[in-house]
Amino acid sequence: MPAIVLIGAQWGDEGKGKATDLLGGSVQWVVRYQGGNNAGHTVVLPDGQDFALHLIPSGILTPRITNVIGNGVVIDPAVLLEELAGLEGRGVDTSKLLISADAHLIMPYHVAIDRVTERYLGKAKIGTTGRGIGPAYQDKIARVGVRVQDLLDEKILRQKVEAALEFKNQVLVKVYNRRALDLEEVVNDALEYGARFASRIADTRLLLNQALERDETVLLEGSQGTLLDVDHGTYPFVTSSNPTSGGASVGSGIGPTRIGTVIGIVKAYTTRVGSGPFPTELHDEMGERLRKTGGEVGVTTGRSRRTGWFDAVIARYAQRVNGITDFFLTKLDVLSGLERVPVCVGYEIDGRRVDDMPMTQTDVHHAVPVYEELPGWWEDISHCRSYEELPAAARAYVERLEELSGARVSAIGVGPGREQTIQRH
Ligand code: 2SA
Ligand code: GDP
Ligand code: MG
Repeated sequence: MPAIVLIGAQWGDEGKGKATDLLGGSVQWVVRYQGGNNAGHTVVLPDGQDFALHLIPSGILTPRITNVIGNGVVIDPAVLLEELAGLEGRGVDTSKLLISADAHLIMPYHVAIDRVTERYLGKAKIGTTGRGIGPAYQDKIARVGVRVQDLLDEKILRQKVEAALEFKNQVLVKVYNRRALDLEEVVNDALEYGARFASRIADTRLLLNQALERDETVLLEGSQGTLLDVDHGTYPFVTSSNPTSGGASVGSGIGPTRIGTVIGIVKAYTTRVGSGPFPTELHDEMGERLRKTGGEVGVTTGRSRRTGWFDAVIARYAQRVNGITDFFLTKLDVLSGLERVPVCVGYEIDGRRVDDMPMTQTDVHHAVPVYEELPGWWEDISHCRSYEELPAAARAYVERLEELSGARVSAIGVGPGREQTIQRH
């Protein structure tokens, strides 16, 4: 059975947690392949309990599934233990969580540098989650990162942290006027954390490939979204990893030929949290209405999300760069009660009409949406369970989005609950 990749097609928070949970019934493995505890994936169980997952794959709520934090993820060990304790405290079985020995660690200096850098940038800030994600990936690429496996070798760990602190403390103290971090404290904390999850550390790329050879199904759960990808997103207003489907291969050790399906999770409108361009953003009462009705608040930071209309330029772009085979359209219920629903079909940039994502960021910043207005519907659709039950105007909306986006819409979300889903194909 080939692997399935599930990715966010916009700027994150499309409903990836719910979609992963939904697919949980038919997969044996769920893997996080990038990002860290910047993510906030919500899962609402049939009994109404809701869970916010940050670092642990959303498959953890399905007891049969083996969950993997892959090599491409950056792990804050204190957060990992806290999240595990939180889940266990609510009766969730976490015994089937494995952690790649090659994943990098978010160290306390990464968190400190992330926060002071943002403050230093002032108006030019990225609007990060302040979880140390960027600085941890920076060290990974600079080849001075600390990996999970280093927690198993005190001598190596100490050497690496000592070398890192020599430089980081200079930055913290001299550039940002902050307190220096103590080597012994950092090393001892890391060792203590490591000892608590040592039994979970594994060669996950080997295990995942063996599982695929046994015909088991592996679901690769992306976090953030296509436009937050460091290569394909609205750089520099992006995260420091590759949420796109290519990142799933790199961040798990599963070769691209093993991936058969790429599911793009796409919201029926658009949201973004943090700074950066957002062509269809609404700054008026309608934006406020979408935020309120959609409950658009960051799951990790509690920040209000920026809101706007559906942008088909983005959906087409996401389809292309991820090779999306199927879209899962979420939050269609949020659009009930509108007279007309505008959909952005292209941009006007300095007098030119464009249908595809512009080549330069300058053009993205100058993009003015060209809207097509579709008829709205009044009915509450949150109880609909089949496509035919949807009002004709809602169906026409889905079909137009499908036409504009370049891949079929296979499932539709009409509420946060697992059962509030319409399967189409
Ligand atoms: P970072 O912390 O370095 O990854 O921030 C860089 C940018 O990436 C954005 N980002 C996100 N965008 C949407 N959702 C995310 N997860 C949380 C959620 C966000 C929250 O589920 O709501 O609670 O604020 C997420 N994580 C990172 C971030 O806003 C920056 O624009
Ligand atoms: P993720 O980061 O992509 O997993 O998404 P988040 O969990 O950050 O945000 C999605 C929010 O929308 C969560 O509160 C979900 O419970 C909720 N949600 C998911 N799908 C639907 C849907 O179809 N309709 C409604 N109303 N809410 C949904
Ligand atoms: Mg989220």
